[in-house]
Amino acid sequence: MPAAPALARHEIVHRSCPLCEAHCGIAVEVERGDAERAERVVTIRGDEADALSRGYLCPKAYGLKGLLEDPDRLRRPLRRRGAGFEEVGWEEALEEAAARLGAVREAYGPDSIATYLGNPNAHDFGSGLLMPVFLRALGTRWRFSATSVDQLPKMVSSCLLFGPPLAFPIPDLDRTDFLLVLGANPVASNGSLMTAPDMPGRLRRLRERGGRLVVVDPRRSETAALADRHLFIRPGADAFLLFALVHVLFAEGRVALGRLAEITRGVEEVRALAEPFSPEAVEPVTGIPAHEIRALARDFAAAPRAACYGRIGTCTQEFGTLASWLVDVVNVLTGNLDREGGVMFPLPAHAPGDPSRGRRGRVPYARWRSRVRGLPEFAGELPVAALAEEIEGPGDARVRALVTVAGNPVLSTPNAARLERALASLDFMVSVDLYLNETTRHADLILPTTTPLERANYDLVFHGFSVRNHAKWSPPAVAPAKELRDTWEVLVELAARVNGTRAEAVGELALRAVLEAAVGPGTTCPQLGPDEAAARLDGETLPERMLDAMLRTGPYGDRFQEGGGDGGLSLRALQAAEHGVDLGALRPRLPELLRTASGAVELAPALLVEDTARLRAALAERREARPFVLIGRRHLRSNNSWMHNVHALAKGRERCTLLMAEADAARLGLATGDSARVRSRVGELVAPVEVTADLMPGVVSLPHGFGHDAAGARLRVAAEKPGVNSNLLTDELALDVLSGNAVLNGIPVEISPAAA
Ligand SMILES: Nc1nc2c(c(=O)[nH]1)N[C@H]1C(S)=C(S)[C@@H](COP(=O)(O)OP(=O)(O)OC[C@H]3O[C@@H](n4cnc5c(=O)[nH]c(N)nc54)[C@H](O)[C@@H]3O)O[C@H]1N2
Ligand SMILES: Nc1nc2c(c(=O)[nH]1)N[C@H]1C(S)=C(S)[C@@H](COP(=O)(O)OP(=O)(O)OC[C@H]3O[C@@H](n4cnc5c(=O)[nH]c(N)nc54)[C@H](O)[C@@H]3O)O[C@H]1N2
Ligand code: SF4
Ligand SMILES: [Mo]
Repeated sequence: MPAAPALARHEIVHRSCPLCEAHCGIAVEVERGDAERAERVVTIRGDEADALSRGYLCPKAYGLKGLLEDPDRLRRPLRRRGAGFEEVGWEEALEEAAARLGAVREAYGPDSIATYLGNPNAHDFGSGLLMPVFLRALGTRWRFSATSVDQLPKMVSSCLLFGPPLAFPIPDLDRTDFLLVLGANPVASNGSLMTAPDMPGRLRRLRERGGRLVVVDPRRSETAALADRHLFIRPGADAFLLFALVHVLFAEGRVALGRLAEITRGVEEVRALAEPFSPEAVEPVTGIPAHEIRALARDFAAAPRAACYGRIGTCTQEFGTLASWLVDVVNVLTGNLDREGGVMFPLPAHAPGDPSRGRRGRVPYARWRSRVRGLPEFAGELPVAALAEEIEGPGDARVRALVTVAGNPVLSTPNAARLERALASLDFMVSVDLYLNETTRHADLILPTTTPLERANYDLVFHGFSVRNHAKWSPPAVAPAKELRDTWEVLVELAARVNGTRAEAVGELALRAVLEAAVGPGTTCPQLGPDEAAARLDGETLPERMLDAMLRTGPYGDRFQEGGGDGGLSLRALQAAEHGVDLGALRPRLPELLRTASGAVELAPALLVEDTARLRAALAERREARPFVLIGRRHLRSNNSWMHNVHALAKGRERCTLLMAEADAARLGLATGDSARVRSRVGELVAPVEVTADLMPGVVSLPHGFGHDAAGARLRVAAEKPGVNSNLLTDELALDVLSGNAVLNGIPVEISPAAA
């Protein structure tokens, strides 16, 4: 009898999807390869047993397979040659990158090199753990990232109120009775600074248990459609509305801090600051009737447990830091901060195990400033809205070389046309990226990396923003394409070569630094020295060993005890728990977490109090409603500026449309499918109109992350439906002054019909 052909070996790899902050558990079915067959991903499903996501999945997860298989994604380094690029070997590419960065640094000093770090770094633990090593090796303070087109205002506000810049109060979504959402659309975005897979299900369950959902948004978003109440607000007016809520809470005697009273300072100052912002005073600016504002304040205060939550719409606007602060003020004044069902601070497994560690009273603000506009540094970074001018000069002290890592600033940051001109003028640019795209086409060298399914991960950032404490290990699902490295490996190689050392030596120092902070006197492992701890670490790679050290000495760690010390966590324990480990509901963390100089919650810090003058001035101005203001939006099947080259996600109807209210469209003689010309101070573009009943009159909406028709990019699928780059319209001079964050919502624009 002839032997039966060998059956392909199928395996299921359980891990998480790192594309958005929900980090859902996925089950990746892999057909292992053999002599005749290459290894391949068969399909991707939701992991029903995942401790947090319970099988939930959005369509983007399946796109991970498309990304892995995308013929356009880069598998070998590219070097600029004439008008195009040529493939080069790794050794040559790394040597050249290091040599040219070194030469610029030698000639003009370390601050002549700028770095730009994009969003995917936050979803890659190797990059997160080794990025500091790379930045230190370059020695530059001219660091930029997507932070300053995103959550920077929340970081500034959290730092001033609580101490740690990343201490974000997270809605205790599964236990709250009242969720007030401003400037977020979690049904499309799947939640941000609120890791909670299955937002639609969780919001439905909130209402099923008798809770209420109120959404404040210039657009009746997918989330607003699920809400008990939706209030249209003029873009950029959230700080006025929130101050009016505070005003009503004081005026009607509804302030009740509860347990927080003893650890909070500045309440009376806030009362005085809120005085001018009565509901009647803010009605013309917000567009929300005064009686609605009063009712909202009363309902929020009356709810047994309530959470006020603001996201990208409240950050990327003119009063971003004030709005971010006032969200927390409302929570504090109603006793909802750090209480079950209110907003709470997660405690992730990799956090330092000893709660008393960390310096007090440190506000890393304006220790240096950008050269041209004098914009303040925060937490070691400058606002990316200043990147183009810092490259252009004037003067000899300017940025001459740029390193981008997993970032696409040409589609993500304001005044894209100016930035593109500046990029073209650089002496040298190197990009660590998956694609030859709108940004990396300006690079001299592109160093490609693995895609998520080819590498391990642990959710170093978003476990810290989770609605339940949770830890999960994600093993690679497939082996990386030949010669491809993880981003951290490229960073360590570059760090070593720039300074003429070996990658192993750089790695050893990085691990040593983690161990010195994690063990020894004053830590959870006082009896252990770094060398002893190093000898006991598990993990095949450098970031795995670094993580093992953090987990084992962290709040749930095994403390390096033999046999796992009462089920304590370690890398090995996480690896054995393939569906993740549920570490329980969020628990109160105040005052233990506070790192302010006073040790209290600072409700009225000086920087914020000063900035309220700007808000009072704007209230007095009573600016007449501008003809049109532009806001953005997100779509479930799209992910910022990338994943548009994956056919499974990009297919379907045109998504990059200009939404317009019916009355506005009628007035301009525009109908769905017509073309409109949109013009701002900095640029103009033509986009297809989509008329809707869901938008506030006077407001138009265009998603960001499109404009995939750049010459020389290699994005064949995305180029079929390129859309337009909305950041050709956003203005690099429009900032939330305090933080330097870009204003991406509420851009004044003029609109006119355009020939199709
Ligand atoms: N107008 C407007 N602009 C916005 C926003 C908005 O709402 N409106 N939102 C802002 C926000 S919140 C953000 S976070 C930013 C995002 O801004 P960016 O982070 O600059 O851009 P992304 O679109 O996330 O692009 C990610 C880049 O990383 C690459 N990449 C993806 N995965 C990997 C990987 O694993 N390794 C490596 N090496 N590279 C990888 C992709 O090819 C792409 O080039 O955009 C901001 N810009
Ligand atoms: N599918 C998908 N998911 C994503 C992303 C993606 O691109 N696609 N990006 C990820 C990233 S990087 C981030 S940061 C998060 C962002 O997550 P979210 O903050 O939920 O982002 P958006 O969906 O853009 O929702 C912002 C909402 O703010 C509204 N808005 C605009 N201006 C104002 C204003 O002035 N005031 C108020 N009150 N509302 C305003 C907009 O109409 C919009 O409905 O999403 C993440 N998840
Ligand atoms: S919501 Fe979608 S993109 Fe986000 S983690 Fe889950 S599956 Fe991935
Ligand atoms: Mo973001």
